[in-house]
Amino acid sequence: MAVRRSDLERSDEELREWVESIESVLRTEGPERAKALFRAVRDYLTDAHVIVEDATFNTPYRNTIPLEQQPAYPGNIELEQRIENINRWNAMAMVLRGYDSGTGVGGHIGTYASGATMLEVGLNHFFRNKGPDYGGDLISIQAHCSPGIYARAFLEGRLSAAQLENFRRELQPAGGLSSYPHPRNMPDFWISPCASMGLSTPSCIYQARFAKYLESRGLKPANGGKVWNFIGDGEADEPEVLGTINIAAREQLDNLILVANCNLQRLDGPVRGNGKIIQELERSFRGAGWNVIKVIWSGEWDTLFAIDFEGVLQARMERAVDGDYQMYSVSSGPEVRAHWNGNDERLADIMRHLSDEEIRGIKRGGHDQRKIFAAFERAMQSNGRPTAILIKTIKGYGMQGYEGSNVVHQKKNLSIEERQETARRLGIPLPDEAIARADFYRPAPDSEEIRYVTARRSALGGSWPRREVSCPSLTAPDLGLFQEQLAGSGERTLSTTMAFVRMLSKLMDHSDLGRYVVPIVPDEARTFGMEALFRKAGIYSSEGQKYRPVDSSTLMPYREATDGQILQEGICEAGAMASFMAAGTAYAIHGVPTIPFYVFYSIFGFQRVGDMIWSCGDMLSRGFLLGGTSGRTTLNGEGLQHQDGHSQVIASTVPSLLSYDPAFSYELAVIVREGIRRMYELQENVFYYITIHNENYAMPAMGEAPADGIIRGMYRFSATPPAGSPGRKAHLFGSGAIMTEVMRAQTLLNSFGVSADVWSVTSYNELCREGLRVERENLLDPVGTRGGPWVEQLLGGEQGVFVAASDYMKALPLSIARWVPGPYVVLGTDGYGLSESRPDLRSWFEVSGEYVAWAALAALHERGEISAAELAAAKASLGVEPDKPDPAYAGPASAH
Ligand SMILES: Cc1ncc(C[n+]2csc(CCOP(=O)(O)OP(=O)(O)O)c2C)c(N)n1
Ligand SMILES: [Mg+2]
Repeated sequence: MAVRRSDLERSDEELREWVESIESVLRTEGPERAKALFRAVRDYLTDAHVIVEDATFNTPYRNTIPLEQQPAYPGNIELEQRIENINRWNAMAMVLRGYDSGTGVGGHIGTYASGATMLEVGLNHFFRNKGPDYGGDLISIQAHCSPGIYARAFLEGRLSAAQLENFRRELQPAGGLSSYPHPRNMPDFWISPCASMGLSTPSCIYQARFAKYLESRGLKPANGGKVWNFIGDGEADEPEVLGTINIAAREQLDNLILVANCNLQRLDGPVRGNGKIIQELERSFRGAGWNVIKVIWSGEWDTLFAIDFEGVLQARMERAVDGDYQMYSVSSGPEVRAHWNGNDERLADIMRHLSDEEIRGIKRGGHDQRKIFAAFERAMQSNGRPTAILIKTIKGYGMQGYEGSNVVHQKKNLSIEERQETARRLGIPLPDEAIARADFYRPAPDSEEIRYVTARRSALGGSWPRREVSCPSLTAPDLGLFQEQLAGSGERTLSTTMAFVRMLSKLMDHSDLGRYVVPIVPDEARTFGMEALFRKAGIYSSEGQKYRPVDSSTLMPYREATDGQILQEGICEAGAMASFMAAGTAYAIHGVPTIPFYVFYSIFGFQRVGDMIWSCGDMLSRGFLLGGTSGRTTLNGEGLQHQDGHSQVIASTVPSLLSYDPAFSYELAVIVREGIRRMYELQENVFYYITIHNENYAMPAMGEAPADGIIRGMYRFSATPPAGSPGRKAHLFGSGAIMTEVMRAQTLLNSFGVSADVWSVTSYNELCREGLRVERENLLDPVGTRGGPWVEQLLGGEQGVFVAASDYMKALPLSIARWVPGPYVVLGTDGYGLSESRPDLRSWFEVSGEYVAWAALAALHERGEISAAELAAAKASLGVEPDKPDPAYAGPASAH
C-alpha cells in the first residue's frame, strides 16, 4: 500500500522526512530525478537481499493522465453527445423491436450502452481507413456492441431502416444484419469476427505482428495502421487473452491498442466483486511490458480531487471493491453518500460539495469524451510498446432502472414507461407513440448531426466498418514445378511430410509465388524435417539475431533475421493459429496474397484450437493447414495424447475447409497446386487441411493417375489381375499411410484367389460433400436429368465387395456408405491411441493388411463366394483373433 499524505500525520518523524525530501526533489528537479532516486534506494535494498514485495505493477486507482496533461478536445462535444444518444436509441430500438415482433431472435443492449462513448470517440477522431498514404486501422469491437455499429451505419445512410428492423434476421428479403461481426455473412461490412470471446486478442496481436512482418519483408509499406482490440473485462478471463499478451510486448507492437471496457460486470454478475478488475488487469499488462492507461473517473471527479488535500478521497477509492462500485451504480444519492463516507468526517466534508443528485450523476471515465480522447491520443503516440487502456464504465449506462444491475446483460425489453423515460433522457424527438413502438430515429440528411458524422468520417478515410478486397491474383504454378513428386521416389523411401517440405522449398524458390509463402511452425520444425529452411529462409525476428547460434558452423544453423520468412511461434498453438489467420486474411486486410502453410502436430490442431479454425472460416481465411505426424497408427510411439485418428472427422465440420489425407507425394502435389489455384488464382474463400505422415515408403510415379480424381477425392489406383477379370472380386479403399496396408491386402487377397482393385481415397470429406450436394439437388428437383453422386458413378459398374481402411475413425469412410454399390466394410482407428510398434498398432486397431484382406474375405463369404473352409484357413494364416478386445473401447490393460 502506498504511503498517503493522510497517513503521514500519524507516521513517525523519520518517514515524514523521507517523503518530504522526495517531494522537494519532485518539485525542484522533476519526476525523472525523483524516479532515479527511488530506483537507487530500491536497488540498494535488493542488493542487500531485501525484496520490496509491495513494489507491484499497480499505480493508484485513478486516471493515469492527470487533468493538467489532458489535451483540448478537438470535436464538438455537445453535438457528438447528441449523435451518440441517437445511436444509443437506435441500437436499443433494434433489440426492442426484435423483442416486440415476437421472433425471439434476441439481442443485447447493455454492452453497447456501456461502450458507446469510447466507440464514438474512436469513430469521430481515431479510426482511420486505408488510403494512399496510410495502411488502415484494423478495429475489433466487442461483439455485443454490434447494434451500436449498425445504428451508426444507419445514421451515415449506409444501412436502411428495413435492415435495422431485420437485425438478427439475415434471410429477410430486404436484407438483414448478423447478430455479431461475421465477415462471412456480411463480407462488405464486417472485417473480423469476435463473437467467440477471448479470440480477438490473440487475433489482433498477431495481426499487428504480421503487419510488421510484411513491412520487414518489403511486402507492405511501413505506413502506419493501428490495430484496436476492444474487449470486455469479463472477456479478459479467457486464457487466450492474458496468455498471449507477452508476445505483443516482446515484439514491441506499438501499432497495437487494446481497450478493455471495464463495466465491472459480465453476464451473470460482477467480474471481481471482491477486488478490482482494473487493478488486476493493470498488473498483468504492466507486468507483461505494456503501457497501461487507466481511465477511471470523469471530469466531475477532478473538482473533488482538487480539494482532496489529504488524499482521503483517493484512499477511499482504493478501499472500495468492485462490488461496492456496482452497488453505487444502482443506489440513490443518499445511500451512496452514507456508504461512501462511512464515519469519515473528512470524506464527508469533501462530498458535501455535491448534492445527492450530483452524487448520483457523477460519472465514470468511460462516459466522458475528454478522458477517453486523452487516453486514445496518448496510446497513438506510444513508441516501442503496445498499450492497454482500461476504461471504467457502467453496464447498461442510460438504461432506465437497469444500469449496473445483474440482469442487464440479458435485458431485451423495456416497458412503455421505461422507453419514454430513456428516450427523454437521450433527447430523442419522436412522438410518444413512436417511442412506445421503439421507432428508429434519423435526423434529416442536412441536419447538423448527419453533416458532422459524415465530415468526421470523410476526414478519417470514409465509413467504418467496410470490408473491401483489392488484391492481385496469383497464377498457380505449373504442376511441373513438383516434377520430383510426380516422378515418384523409385527405390528410395520417403514420407509425405518429406515430400511436402521439398514442395514448400520449391514454392519458396518460385519467382512469382516465393515471397508470398509464409511457413508457420509451433516449435515443431525439426519434427517435420524443416530445419533446412532456417538457413534458406530465416526465422522472422523483429530484433534480428543478437547472438551467435550454437550451430552456426553447421549446414543448418538456427538463423533469425528481420526479413526472415518463417514464423516460428514457439509452443503456442493459439498464437500460431492466429498467425495463420493473419497471413490467410492479408489479401483482404493489406491486399497482399500471402499463402500460409501452417504445419503442426495434427492432434494439436482442431481439438486444441478448433474455435480459431472456425473463426478463420468466418473471416474468409485462405491457406494451408498441414496436420503433421498424423494417423493413429502411423505416429506410433507417442501414445494416447499424440496419435490423431480423428482430426479429419472434425475437419469435415468446417464448411469452407477442404480436407485431404493423401497417400502419395504426387497426390499431395496435385492437391496443393489445386489449392493455390482455387484460393489465389480464382480467389475463392476456402482453405485446406491436409494430413501428412512420417512413414517412409516408395512413392509411385503419378503416371496415368487422374488429377481430377485426386482432387475430387477418389480414383482407381491399381487392379490385380487387370480390371474386368472374372471371378471373386474385392475393391479396397486406402488413404494416407494406410494405403501401404491396403496394397499388402491386395497381394494377400490375390494369394487367396481373389482379385482386388485398390482405390486411393484422398478425401472422404470431399466425396461425402459432393454426394450430399447432388442428392439434395435431385431431391429438390427430382425431374432433373443429372446423375447420382460421383462415388456412385465411379463405382456403379463394379462388382464384388468393398472394404475401406484409413488411419482415422470409421465415421470417415462410413460417410460415403450409401453410394457404394455392394457390401461395404469399414475399418478405422476408433478409440484412444497407445504406444506400440507400427505393425502392432495396426493389428490392434484392425487396419493392418491382414485385417483388410480378412474383411474382404468375410464379406465374400457372406455372399457365398468363399467357403467356410477357405475362410477358416485364411483366419489362421492372417492371424485374425475373433476374441480380441475392441480397440474402440478397450485399452492396453485388456490386451494381455
Ligand atoms: C467463448 C464464449 N463464451 C461465452 C460467451 C457468451 N457471452 C457473451 S457476452 C458474455 C459476457 C461478457 O462480459 P464482458 O466481457 O464483461 O462484456 P460486457 O458485456 O460486460 O461489456 C458472455 C459470457 C461467448 N460469446 N463466447
Ligand atoms: Mg463487462
